[in-house]
Amino acid sequence: MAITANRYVTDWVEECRELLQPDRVLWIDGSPEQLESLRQEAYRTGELVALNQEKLPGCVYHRSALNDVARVESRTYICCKRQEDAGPTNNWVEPEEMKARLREIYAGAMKGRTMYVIPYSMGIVGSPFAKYGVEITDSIYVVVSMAIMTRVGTDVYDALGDSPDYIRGLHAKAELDEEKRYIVHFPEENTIMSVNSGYGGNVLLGKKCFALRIASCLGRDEGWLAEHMLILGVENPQGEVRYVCGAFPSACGKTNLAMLVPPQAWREKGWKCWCVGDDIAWLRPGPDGRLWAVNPEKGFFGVAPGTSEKTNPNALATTRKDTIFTNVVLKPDGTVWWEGLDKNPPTDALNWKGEPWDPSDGSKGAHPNSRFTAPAENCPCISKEFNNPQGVPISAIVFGGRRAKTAPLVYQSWDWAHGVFVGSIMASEKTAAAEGKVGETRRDPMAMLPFCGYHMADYWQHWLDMEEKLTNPPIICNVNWFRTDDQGQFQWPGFGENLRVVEWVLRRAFGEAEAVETPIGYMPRPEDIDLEGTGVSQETLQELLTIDPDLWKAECRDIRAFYAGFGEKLPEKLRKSLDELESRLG
Ligand code: GTP
Ligand code: SPV
Ligand code: MN
Repeated sequence: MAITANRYVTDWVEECRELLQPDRVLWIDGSPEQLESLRQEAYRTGELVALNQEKLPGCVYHRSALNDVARVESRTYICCKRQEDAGPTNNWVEPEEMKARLREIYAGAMKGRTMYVIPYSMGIVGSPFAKYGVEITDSIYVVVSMAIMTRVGTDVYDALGDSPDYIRGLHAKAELDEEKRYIVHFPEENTIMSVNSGYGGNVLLGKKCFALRIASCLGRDEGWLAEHMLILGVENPQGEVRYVCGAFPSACGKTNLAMLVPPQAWREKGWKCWCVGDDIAWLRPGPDGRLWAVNPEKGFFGVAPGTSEKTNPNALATTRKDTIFTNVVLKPDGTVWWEGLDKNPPTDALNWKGEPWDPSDGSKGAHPNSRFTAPAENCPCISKEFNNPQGVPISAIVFGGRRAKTAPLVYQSWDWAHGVFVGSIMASEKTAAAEGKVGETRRDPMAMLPFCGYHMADYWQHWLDMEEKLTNPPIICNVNWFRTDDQGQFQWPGFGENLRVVEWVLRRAFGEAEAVETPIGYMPRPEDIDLEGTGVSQETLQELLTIDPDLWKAECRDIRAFYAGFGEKLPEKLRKSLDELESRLG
């Protein structure tokens, strides 16, 4: 029985039911009882494995198919009517042609299965900045994950009323056939269609598909920004909290920075950090001319490997209850392990593929993109503003990526427009979070290359246009925690120590810190970054703050080639910024 009278929902569910032919339809109400009975059912079929309920209460284990462990950008499409609206960085097929292709794959794909209908909200239900979605899926893993990552419940239908204003998301696992895997967005129809995958970002449709790809289009039309950003509050010893957003590509440190623990000496002085969000920020100009950020999600879908008591104790603590672990090592006592958790790999465990695992054979136990799905409310450093529907005012935006040589530890843009340039030229070495060769450098503007739902050059223009709505805009900086020495070792200790850099950034935002002008932007003098207790020498810091003009000249040539792909649409201001950078480099 439908649990909403909204015809736009019930008609669409009926349409999908006829096409996919499930044995039954189950309307998700989000109640703990319903979710528990679904978990029990998934334990019986093996879709989920119960973990040790004493050591990890409420936690479950999940494996995805071997061919289905990351987002698939090559099979992700933006299907708007005109190809030029999708732009050169998105895959595109004419919408009706794509729907016909998908209809064939969906036909009968839920025979023998149950169709679940999930009402969810991105943002606080009933708040002015919330957006609603309904996801149809045949996966219990998706239902229980969505209940962690988003606000699932019948109050979404109450808030929606009889309005058509919600995002339709249709997911079917089908045969998990890679050749027929599609992640498709129809931004003009507020619709997402995903098929033949069971992996996080491809199937938890509230996340990248809705809150970034579709929402970036909504933001363009409504005058705001949907960004692949963490939101961090930094509290100084005087008790003042300043907020920073950070855009780094997938698996480049957002969750870690969002949950950072200040260095011990700083903690003793009274510094505290608060996590508002670790992956997605919706940014709007406020009536006060500042930029305000909300995190539309309710949980974290974080990278497991490398998460430890030392690197990210807050993330680890967050996963100790009510968490789903995907593709990690399963120990015989019903607990989990991954590379980097500690130095004691279990010898009697199953690897992410479900095979007996011998750590001494050199193979990895957990998949490099294995993940935890955990409620934000579990996080010891969750901000008290997490549920504030107005969000938090942003003083600084930091862009960043993995650059072994080119990018310095930190630099600040001259102004907003130059900051947009700095975001647009971001590049990073590829990680395991997406298919493709790990380590290759690619341009990833604003960390949005895989997530921008429209023409990237129009998106840059939209960023530039935000300036006039902001009388008090955040400053824009670039950071790089990943510079390496000639032996390939990271030169900067990273993690909690990154606060030393963020603190300079925030002082710059308030006109409290010195800087020097360099060809690429403002940079701190070595004495502006407190090194005490890091073990980093002044020389190393000096090196981290040095740029190699030859590398940057090569960088400019590469940016020029990249920009050329956007043709006429490239905003004039960005082209000018590039010309100016080149001439400053001499
Ligand atoms: P997505 O969830 O894919 O968007 O990733 P993310 O940007 O949240 O990345 P995350 O914080 O999960 O970090 C990914 C990897 O980078 C992990 O293996 C971390 O241990 C590592 N990492 C994070 N911060 C730092 C840092 O400051 N220095 C170094 N060297 N590694 C880091
Ligand atoms: C990312 O890849 O940026 C993630 C994981 O945060 S996923 O949700 O799969 O996109
Ligand atoms: Mn991400």
